[in-house]
Parts: sequence; C-alpha cells; structure tokens
Amino acid sequence: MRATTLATAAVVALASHANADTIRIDVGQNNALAFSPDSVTAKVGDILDFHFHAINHSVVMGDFDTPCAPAKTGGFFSGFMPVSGSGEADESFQVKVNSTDPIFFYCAQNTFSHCKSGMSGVVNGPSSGNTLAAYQSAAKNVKSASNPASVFGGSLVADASSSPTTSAAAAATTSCTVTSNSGGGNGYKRSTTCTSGAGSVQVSLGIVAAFTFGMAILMS
Ligand SMILES: [Cu+2]
Repeated sequence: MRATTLATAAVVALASHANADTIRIDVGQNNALAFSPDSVTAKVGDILDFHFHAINHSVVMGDFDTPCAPAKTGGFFSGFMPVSGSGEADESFQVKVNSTDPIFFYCAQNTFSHCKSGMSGVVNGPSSGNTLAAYQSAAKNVKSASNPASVFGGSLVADASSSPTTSAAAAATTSCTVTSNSGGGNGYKRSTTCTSGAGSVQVSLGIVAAFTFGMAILMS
C-alpha cells in the first residue's frame, strides 16, 4: 500500500515535471501598481516568471497573516529592479513552484507605498477565507513594506523581450548571480555577475545612477 502510494507520487511528480509551464507575471506594467495577472494557478514544477517594468519594483514572497512583510520561512526576493524610461528590466526573476499551497507575494517598494496600495498577488489562492482581496485589504493598514536583505529563492534570467542596456544582457541564456543588494527601495545599487558560456562578465548598470538621480528629484 505504502509502496503503491510512493510509486503513484513518483509518477505524478514526473508527469507534472513533463508538463511544467512558465507563467508570466508582469510587474508594474503600464505604470500600474499591480501584478498582472495578480492571481494565478500553478502546479508543482511550474515556473513563475516575473517581468519588471518602470520605475522600480520588486517581488517578495510573504505570509497571509503579515501583509507586506517577507515570509517567515522560505520564500523569495527578486531585489529591486530599476528601469528607466519604458520597457522592461533586462532580467526577469524566475521562481519554481514547489507546492500547491497558496503563495502570497508583494512589491516592497515604499515610494508611493506599492504593497499598501494593493500591489500584491497570489498563486493558488483560495476562493474564500484567506483570499488575495483579504490580504490587500489588510495591507492598507500596514505602515510600510519590508524586504529581505538579499536576493534569494529564484533566478535572475536575461529577459529576451527587454531592450538590453548592456552587451552581457543580450546573451540569450545568461545565468546571473547578484552579489550585492542594498537599500530599502529608493537609491539602489546592483552588482551582477553573469556567465554566458564564453566566460564571466561583470555588469554594472549605469541605469542605477540615472535612476537614483531621478528619484532624488522625485523625492525633493
Ligand atoms: Cu512596485
């Protein structure tokens, strides 16, 4: 009986792996403080693929009970993704779904209070009880959003649909590791090491300086 259950589980795992889908979620598209879509259904093995739009968004996994704060165990954080002008960040953030339990996520940008304003979403959310609507309602009472100290829980992947600002980002399959990540969402420094087959490239985004300058104007 137990062996049968395990065998069945293995078959199910294999089957779901074979049919893994990549689920695109746009972050802040058309200047909306929103994820689009903000409610998705995913199975184990699927990939959540977050694409970041201007000006500076992020995605953090949270817990239903504490809106706009990082999950107490596990989770993920993309880092802040500054984008100047229009278009998308040169990397998307991909998270593998390991469970069909609800996964709440939000943007930790505090300039214009993104999470508080309803910038959150859910994977496999229930239709009643702990719903995304309930999460967003509770988020209105949160003083400010918070974010983990470093990027974790997913992979930054070169985004072919963006307009690359660096030659390294133009590589079709580039795997990147973020080596530093500081700031609470405004001025933001980013240092990414990307490997694109031919070797390792250090990418420094000039966009950061431009963005910080822009935010200084915005904040003054
Ligand atoms: Cu945001």
